Amino acid sequence: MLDKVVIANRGEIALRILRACHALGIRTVAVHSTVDRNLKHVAMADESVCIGPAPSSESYLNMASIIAAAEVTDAQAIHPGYGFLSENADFAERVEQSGFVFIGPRADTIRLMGDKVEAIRAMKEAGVPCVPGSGGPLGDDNAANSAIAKEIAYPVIVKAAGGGGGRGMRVVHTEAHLANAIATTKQEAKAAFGNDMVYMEKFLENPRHVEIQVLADGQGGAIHLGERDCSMQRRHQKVVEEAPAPGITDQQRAEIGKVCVEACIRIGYRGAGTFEFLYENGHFYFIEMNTRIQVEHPVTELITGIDLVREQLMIAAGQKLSLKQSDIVLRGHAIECRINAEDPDSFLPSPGLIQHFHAPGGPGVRVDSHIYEGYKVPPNYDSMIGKLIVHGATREQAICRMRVALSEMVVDGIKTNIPLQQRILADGGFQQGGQNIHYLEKQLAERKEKSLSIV
Ligand code: MV4
Repeated sequence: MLDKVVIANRGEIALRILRACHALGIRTVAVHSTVDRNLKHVAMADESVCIGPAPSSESYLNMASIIAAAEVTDAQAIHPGYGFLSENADFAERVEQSGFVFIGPRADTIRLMGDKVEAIRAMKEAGVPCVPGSGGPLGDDNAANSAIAKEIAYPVIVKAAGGGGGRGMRVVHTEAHLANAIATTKQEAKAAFGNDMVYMEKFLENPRHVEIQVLADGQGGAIHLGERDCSMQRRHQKVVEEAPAPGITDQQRAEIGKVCVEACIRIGYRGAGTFEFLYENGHFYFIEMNTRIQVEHPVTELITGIDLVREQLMIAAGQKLSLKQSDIVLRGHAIECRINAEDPDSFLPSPGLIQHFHAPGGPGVRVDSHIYEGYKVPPNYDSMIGKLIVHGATREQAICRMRVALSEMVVDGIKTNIPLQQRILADGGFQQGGQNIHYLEKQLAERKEKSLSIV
């Protein structure tokens, strides 16, 4: 087993990684920015190193500082968490070249999945169902591009190869707008990602976001842990996630899961990973692969009973997967609400001092949060201050438990999105389940409309 791990992240995921390490008897090194000295996991870690000032560009994104922290503490491995450097192939490469274990896939796998055109090509080759599309980068020939769009049939979506997660895309409804949309997306992609390569897909109008969790040891062992539905989102930020996805049958799950597992084996995938699909009219369409542990991983943990971060650490230590596919049994239903320090109506960030905090509890209730009374939420980072996750025998029971848990939770001193989460859990459409990716934004727009009307 590893003996000492650097946790190259902050907040709730840093605490989650620390707990998984300590449960395995692995010592921990917290690296933190100057404003993050008072983070909960920094106090709990065996050692801590300040790696720079508040701006993440000078701390949590500072590769040299993080690797230096591993050197001075004589650590063996670096866990990147999510965000920051977690999907940076150059970082993974530098970590390994410096003699440390990167807790994640090989650098070349991260690089492959970072290029969306290459990722889709590789997955298509491995038998993963993809959205009908250009099957490669678009060239400069307008007539050729128009022919591709005509073949796919409008509406189409132009996406940047270097994008992902909703950055650098443009929907095109008619041929008249195509050339311009491609040119503009290219320009934006060049500025944002330093890569002007774009590709085209059929635009699916009302899909759900359903993703498959996988674990692979890079030694021929791979399993899937079912799916999560992440369709409740606003501006590409997930708000509520759940597992399993409403309406997905055991047969559908087994089929798409097997395809993902086979793709993992084919590309020699190592670590935890997520295949992102759009799901529409009973069909799965691959869009991207995430090579990190994700924010919403706990819903999968609650229905499978598997500790995903522990599995990441075991794989990084070179162990073969001890789990077989037949060991994975889905039990009940889990829901996660992201708790953000933000105004529940305007969505503006609300950093500041937490004056009171009461965590909810009871059967099937899990709180993954680093906050405590007296903790000051800094304005420099993502506004997520924790996650409330519940498990129940059925989706209905999980919803009940979440409603009670949200009502118990007290975070005073700052604004949070708890009232928004309460409205979502009380919403008829949410309770019905299986809503598409546009549902939440439509509900929010409708509510805003009503609040503006005089009558
Ligand atoms: C799409 C799409 C419709 N058709 N691709 C947005 C995030 C990025 N991961 C891919 N995204 C989309 N790709 C095709 N061919 C709609 C979206 C999309 C979306 C996807 C998942 C979750 C929320 C979304 C919100 C808006 C658009």
